[in-house]
Amino acid sequence: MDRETRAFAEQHFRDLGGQLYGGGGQAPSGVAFIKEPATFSYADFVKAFLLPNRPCVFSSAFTENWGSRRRWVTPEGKPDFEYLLQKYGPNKKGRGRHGVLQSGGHRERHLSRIFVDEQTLLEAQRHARQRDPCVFWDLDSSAEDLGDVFTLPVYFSSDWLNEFWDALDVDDYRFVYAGPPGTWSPFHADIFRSFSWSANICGRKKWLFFPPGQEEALRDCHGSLPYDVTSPKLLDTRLHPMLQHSSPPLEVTQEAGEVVFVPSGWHHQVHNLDDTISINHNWVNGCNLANMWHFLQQELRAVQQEVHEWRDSMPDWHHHCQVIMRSCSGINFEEFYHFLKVIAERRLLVLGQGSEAAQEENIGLGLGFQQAAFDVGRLAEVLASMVIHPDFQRVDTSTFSPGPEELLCQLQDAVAATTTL
Ligand SMILES: O=C(O)CCC(=O)C(=O)O
Ligand SMILES: [Fe+2]
Repeated sequence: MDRETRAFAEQHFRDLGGQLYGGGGQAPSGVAFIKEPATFSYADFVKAFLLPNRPCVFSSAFTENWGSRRRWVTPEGKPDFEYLLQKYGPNKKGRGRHGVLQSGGHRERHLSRIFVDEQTLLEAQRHARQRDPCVFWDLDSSAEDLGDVFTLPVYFSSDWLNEFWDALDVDDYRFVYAGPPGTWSPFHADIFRSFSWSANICGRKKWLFFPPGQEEALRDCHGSLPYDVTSPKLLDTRLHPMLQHSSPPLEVTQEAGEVVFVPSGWHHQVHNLDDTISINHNWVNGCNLANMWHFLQQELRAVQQEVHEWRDSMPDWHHHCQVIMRSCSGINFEEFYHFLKVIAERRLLVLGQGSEAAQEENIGLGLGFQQAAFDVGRLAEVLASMVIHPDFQRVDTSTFSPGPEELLCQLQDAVAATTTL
């Protein structure tokens, strides 16, 4: 990130004045297509798509040199099952998960199954007939050299989730989805309100996009969101009383080799039009961090409502809510703090090295000094909100090092020392 882009991004968040990023605003009339890697910079992406939180599609020129596009695909453009079976079949995988995607973004795990073979295809076809979505497996960064599979486009390189998981050497959010025509992923917004990018290694997908908030008009009379936005049931206004307020989705057909950027909090539904394999990443960074924090607060509130009746009789009720939240959402307030801490310490390290050194040595540490300076600003804002949250104040932070208040001071000092104004 250069100085000018950082100033632009910081102004964007000042203008929001604490409002949630990427929420309202006029819905775009279409999804932009980026043709030429040579003329589209990281700064262009930040200004035109990341900050406005708008979807876009990158042409196949952006993935031209990826190993997966050569090795996973036959000359006819179909999945090369022989290669995939040999590479990812039984006993070839590390600790990765795989399974069949279920409704609501939940993943059922079938650890003993062979997925990348004929049986996979049959399995997926069976699910297609049931109008269920496609199969997936994890790209396991410990088990293979991901550089042989894809080259991370610079636009998506401020990726705190995968940076965090890599630092801890645990699970990550890198998936491969595979499915024949007719398989699909149901209507959802991504985990933690993360961004995602999705690259078609072969095949095509149809995407239906709804800007944040528009999903409200699709709720049924019980308040539930639809599983399938193409279902004729949605036309029943007794079942979906707010439907007249809904707008049609933005529709995109993603061709082989193209990459879709899914903004934070946008609901979407995705259909495979051919035998399709895609690589998908979920990612969070300074731009959508506050959305993730907002989402976690909502999740905790939902848990608290669910178990409200035991509040007075259970001595550790608040702690139990955090435990339940962790098992439902994959993360609780303590772990979210840990996530912030890991990223914050890495950014403070970059800033501590000073501008010149960090510019030269930014490999593996994000996008350099200006990016680190922007990141600490976003971290400080979210942590400041966390430390005054009553439920975070109930978390035992006595063993955290540094503690939340101390880390907040460090971040605020760094913000003051690097301010552009
Ligand atoms: O490709 C799919 O089936 C799902 C992709 C998706 O939901 C995403 O990348 O966020
Ligand atoms: Fe998604």
